[in-house]
This record gives sequence, C-alpha cells and structure tokens, in this order.
Amino acid sequence: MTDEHDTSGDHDTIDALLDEQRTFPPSEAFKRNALVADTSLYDEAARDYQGFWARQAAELVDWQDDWHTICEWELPYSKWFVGGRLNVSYNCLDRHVLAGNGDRVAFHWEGEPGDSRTITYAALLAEVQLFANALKSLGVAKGDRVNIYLPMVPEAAVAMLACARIGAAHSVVFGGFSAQSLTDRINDAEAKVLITADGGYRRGEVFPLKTAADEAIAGCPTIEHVVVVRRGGNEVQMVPGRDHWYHDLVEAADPVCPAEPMDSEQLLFLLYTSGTTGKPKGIMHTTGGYLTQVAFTHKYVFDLHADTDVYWCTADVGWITGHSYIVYGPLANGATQVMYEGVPNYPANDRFWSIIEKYGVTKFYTAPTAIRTFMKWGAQEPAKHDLSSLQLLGSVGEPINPEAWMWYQEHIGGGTCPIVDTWWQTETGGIMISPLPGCTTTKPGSATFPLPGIGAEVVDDDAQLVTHGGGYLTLTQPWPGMLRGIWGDPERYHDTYWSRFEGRYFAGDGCKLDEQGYLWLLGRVDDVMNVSGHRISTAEVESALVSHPSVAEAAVVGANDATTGQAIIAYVTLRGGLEVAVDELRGHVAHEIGAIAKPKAIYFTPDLPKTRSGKIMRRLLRDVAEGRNLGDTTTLADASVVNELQRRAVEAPTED
Ligand code: 7RM
Repeated sequence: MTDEHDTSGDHDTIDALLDEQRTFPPSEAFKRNALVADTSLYDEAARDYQGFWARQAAELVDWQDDWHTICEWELPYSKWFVGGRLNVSYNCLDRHVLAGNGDRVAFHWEGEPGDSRTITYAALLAEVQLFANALKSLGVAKGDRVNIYLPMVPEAAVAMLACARIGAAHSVVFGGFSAQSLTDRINDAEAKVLITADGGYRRGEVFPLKTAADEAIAGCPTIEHVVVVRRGGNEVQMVPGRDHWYHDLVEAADPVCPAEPMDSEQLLFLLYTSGTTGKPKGIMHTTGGYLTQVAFTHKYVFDLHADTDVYWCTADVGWITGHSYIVYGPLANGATQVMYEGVPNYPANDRFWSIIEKYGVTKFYTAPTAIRTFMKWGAQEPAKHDLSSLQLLGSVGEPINPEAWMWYQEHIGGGTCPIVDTWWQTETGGIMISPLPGCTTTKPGSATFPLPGIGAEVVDDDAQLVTHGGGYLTLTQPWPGMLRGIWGDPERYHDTYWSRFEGRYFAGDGCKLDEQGYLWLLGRVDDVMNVSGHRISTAEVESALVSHPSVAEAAVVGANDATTGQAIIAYVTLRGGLEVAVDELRGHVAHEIGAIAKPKAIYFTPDLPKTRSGKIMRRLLRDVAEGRNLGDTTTLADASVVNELQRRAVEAPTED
C-alpha cells in the first residue's frame, strides 16, 4: 500500500499502513479438545454482559456469602458482586485440597543455578497458613498494607496469598527496582511490614536485596518489621527487634489459620505503575471481580486442562502479569505451573527451552521483547530441545510484530500451536483483547477481538467511532477486574483514564480496526509520529523493519525535522551473524508500507533501551535522536544502552 492508506478519512487519527493477510484458523485437532470451540460465550455475553460475568463468578469462584447486586456502576467507579464475601487464598488453595487435589503440583520451581523445588497444593496451603500467622504475630491486620520485594522464589506467592488470607493488601515491588523506587512506593502505601530476601540469583550471581531494602526503609517511617527470606546466602545486617528471618517466624507459627471471608470489594492489592515517567500510580485492585476475571481469562484464553497441563508464564511476580497469570488466575484454577527464578541466557541461550523440555510444558506465555531476543540468538537454540509438549503459546506486553509471531509459531510452536496475543494493562487487571484459541482465526500481529463480556471500540479525536482504520482504543463498559482507582489520588484516576473521551475508558494505546473487525494494537499514542501531516504508528514501521530477514528488533521514533515536521529515525538490532545495508532496509520499509514511512536514518545497535519489564523506551530514543540531554532514566533497565546509542549518534552520518 502506498498513499491511499488514510482509510478513516480523518487525518487526525492514526494512519493504517500495514496490511497483513495471513490467517490461521484453529486446527481440527486443537478444537477437538478445546474448552470453547464455538461462539456461544460471545453470544451469551452480548445478550447480557453482567449476567455473563455473574455466571462466571458463580462457576469459577467459591463464595462464602452470595452477592445481591452484580455491578454498581457510577462512572468512573464500579463495584462488582456487591454484598458477596469470599477469600482469595481459600479459592486458590483450600478448595483444591478439599476436593482431593492436595497432591497436585502447584509449582515446579526452578532456581537459576539449577536447584529446584516441587510444591504441591497441600504444601502451599500449609506454608501460607504458617506465614499468615507469622504476619499476624508481627501485628499485621485486615486493611493494612504489606510491601513485598523478593526475587522469583515460591515465598513471593506465599507472601501474597498470606496477605490475601488475612485481608492485608500487598504491594509488590519488582526486585530489580532501586532502593529509591522502593522508598517511594512504601511511603505512598504507608506499609507496615516489608518482606524481602537476603539476595537472589541473576545471571549466575547473587544480587543483594536486603542491602537495597535497608537503604530504602531508612526513609520509611511506617515500616515496623522486615521479614527476610534466605535465598542468596549472602551476608546481611539484621536489626534486632525489626528484622526477622522468614524461616524462624514460620517455624514458630501456628499451622492453622482459617481463611476469613472478605467483602467482594475489599482491597486485594496495590501495584505501582510508572509508565515511562512521572510519579508512580498505585493501581487499586479488589477481591471478587478481580478473581473472577483472572480465573475466567486464564481458563479460557489458555484453554486450561488443570489435570494435565503444565503452564509456564515467564513474567516476574513484580508485574501485573505475575500477579494475574502466575499467582491468582492459575492457582484459582488449580493449575500446575513452572516458576523460574532467573534470566533466559544462564548458563546459556537455551535455558528456557531446556526448562520446557525438562517439565513437559504445554502452555507457554511470554513477551515480544523475549521472542525478538530469541530471534536474535537464532533458531538453533530451541532446535537443541524437544519442545513437542507445547500446545499453545501466549504473548503479552507490547505489540508483537507479525514476523516475530511467525518465528514464535514456527520455531517454538513447531508450526502447530495456536498463539494468543493478549492485550491488557495493569489497570485492567486481566486480559481484555485476545483470541479464544479453539474458536478464533488468528492473524499474525493482531490481538483479534475483545473477550466475551468486554466492550472495546476504536474512536477518533472527536470520539467518533472508527469503523475501519486507525484511532484510539477505548473500553465502553465496566469489567470485573478493572482498577478501582489510584491510591490516594482520585482526581488523577479520573483525569488519566476517564476525561479524554466522555463515558469511555481511554487506554492510551493507538489501535486499528481492519475490514473484518480485527483489532491491531499500534503502541502508546504518545509515541505516534507526525510525518508531513501523516500520523504514523511506531508499531507498523517497526513491524516492517522486523519483516526483513536480517532484523531481529527495531525501535522507531519521530525526531524534529525542518521539512517534514518529524522524521522517522530507526534503531535496529540484527539477527545473530546477519548484516544488511541501510539503503536496502529503507527500501524494504518503502516496499512494505509505502515511501511515507521510509526512515530518514537507521542506526544499528546491539540492544535497545527498555523498561525493566521489557518495553521499548522510545522517549529516550527521541532525546538521543534530537541530540538532547537524556531526561528521566530511572525506569530504564540498563542505562549503558542509551549511552552507547548517544555515542553512535554523534559518530554516524545521517543516511539521506
Ligand atoms: C500486561 C501489561 C500495558 C501496556 C498497554 C499496551 C502494552 C500489553 C499488549 C500491548 C500490544 C499486546 N501491563 N501491551 N499487551 N500492546 N499488544 N498484546 O503489559 O500495564 O505493564 O502495560 O502494554 O501499550 O497499554 S502493563
């Protein structure tokens, strides 16, 4: 396609450039065993979305007391299953043990150095009761906040479930965050207790967590006690009276801690999201609606067969993906999981594939950033292992470029696994837009359709419906797992999500709708470029670059340009051992999506700047491209990457 791409007829919305034609219907073999192989759930939800969610809540969750009202909706605040009472930890643990599944493995935990632990549902329940009592002995009570700052160890899940059991809200901070980030989050939440570890393993070395925790809580007046899990074996300072070893507390604790029923709208957790900059927002999630949505989506999106599947989500518990799709969704459904502590390239680039082979993983959920890294490392790595146990693959976190999707399907999925590209946010709590693998015909790069019970529409700048072409993704009705607000800042909640388009939740993402109603996520709207009056999404130009056989990963930004307003600057990472000329790549983009999207300059780089959760940080690349000093770099995973890019930007000539 060249210049007739402005299909919406409105030059203010986002142009739709790429035109991906490949389609993948579910195979007959997959459909035969699938939980859903027709459109009945969509039909049911279309008739009455609240009634649909009520049926899911009754089927998938055990309630102590029934609710009297399914949903109270006073924009922007919703309450779900009002009057109902339940306990999340009971739903994730006790009921499975009571049903006779106590011997089922909850976690096959794999430490980075190669040690491992097998934890059954019965063992997890016993540990959670002990630790819940330990928390009580430290004075934690219903309504308090507890901060968790741990590596990927089973105690992270234990700590979260123990909080849920006694009605304390947890606030998990990713173990890779700095002491300052931890201080800010503890103080905002006014947490009483911090749960951390001596250290954890990363790339073959122990990173000291307790040291960072000590530094952080020096500035946290609300912290009364610190619990320390022994993992790294590194030396730590313990402050008498304040600091306690996890194993000492658990050894002394009473083994029985009944699960106390909580109100459906009881605060379950806070999770801080920083976006790319600004004061982090404490996203609030509550009990009954959240559990219903994560249980439903985990079961049907991953087509879970709890008695036979081995499910592995590679996220860290410090992110929403870890909360919803390692802890709450899978455990509510009684799933058997793999949990892995470390990085994908220790001791070698095939660590993930060796784990899949070792445990016979059937369902695998990871991020595009990881997939593109695997492309860079080469297909010979997965080829070293038997991955034939895999039945389904998932993707989350960023738009997945069609070529990365194809690589994932061919080299990891053996050409037969359906791929579920799942769009959602910390704020949405659970998956919103995704295929149902037994019924949706997928297209590489499209998250396809809103799930049953979810309302999503694309609108233009004037809030008019876009029926085909690019615009802004909005959500049109409340959903059970939606955020209940921003902790301590109701105004910011309203302004951020509910003020841009009246009556709609604005997700902040660009999105295009194709002729058949498929949704194609285009990235954050702050990243959209304006080239000679054309609004071009970063995702489409990046996908065009990644569709060149030599390219593994690409980031594009719009840099100020005297002639065109903004000019497209691309940063490109090549697949292992391959090379390509800049002019060939520019020509390739022009051929794929049109001359308007041809990058003015292309820089090759071994790495791209990413947030700690793996999303490309285009804002920093814009600073580099425009020769500015770097702004806020605190959310960057590895600062050396941009320093290197700045050095290259000075040396490299502009390619035009
Ligand atoms: C789960 C998670 C949310 C933002 C969201 C998007 C981007 C996530 C996809 C995606 C395209 C996807 N929560 N995003 N999933 N973009 N396709 N399948 O990532 O709060 O950390 O980020 O991530 O921009 O708004 S998050």
